[in-house]
Parts: sequence; C-alpha cells; structure tokens
Amino acid sequence: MYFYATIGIVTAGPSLSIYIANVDNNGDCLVDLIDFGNFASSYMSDDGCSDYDCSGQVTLIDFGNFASHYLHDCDSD
Ligand SMILES: [Ca+2]
Ligand SMILES: [Ca+2]
Repeated sequence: MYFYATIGIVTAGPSLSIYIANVDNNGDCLVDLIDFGNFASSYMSDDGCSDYDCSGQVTLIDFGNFASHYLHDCDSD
C-alpha cells in the first residue's frame, strides 16, 4: 500500500512509509515525561519521529523543539 500526504498545496508520495515527527509521540494529547523518555531514547540517532528539524539526526536542536512544547496539550497553540 502506498501513502500520499498533502500539506497545503504540496503533495508528497507515493511512499511506503511516512514518518510524522510530533513531540506528542505517544499520541495522548499531552507532551509529558513519557514523551521525553521516548525522545531521550532516540537522542543522537536518525529516528525520524524525533528529528523535528529534519536534519537527519536527533540533536540538541530537536531537544529545544521538544522542550518548547513541554506540557502542551492538544488545545495549546
Ligand atoms: Ca504524550
Ligand atoms: Ca534534527
């Protein structure tokens, strides 16, 4: 099965897999210590789910992005 993703006017695909980098990586609508544990386990790896700036590696910059959303929920801006 192939997937397509449309963001604004850009359509990407087909792709066999899609990585969505989201600081709420367990999808419970709260960025908390559980998400930090998941982030920390991928630190300095190439895990696309924690590579928020799409640099190819999970670094301190990605941690900064994570930290700026810590304790945000689905209603946060
Ligand atoms: Ca979460
Ligand atoms: Ca990165």
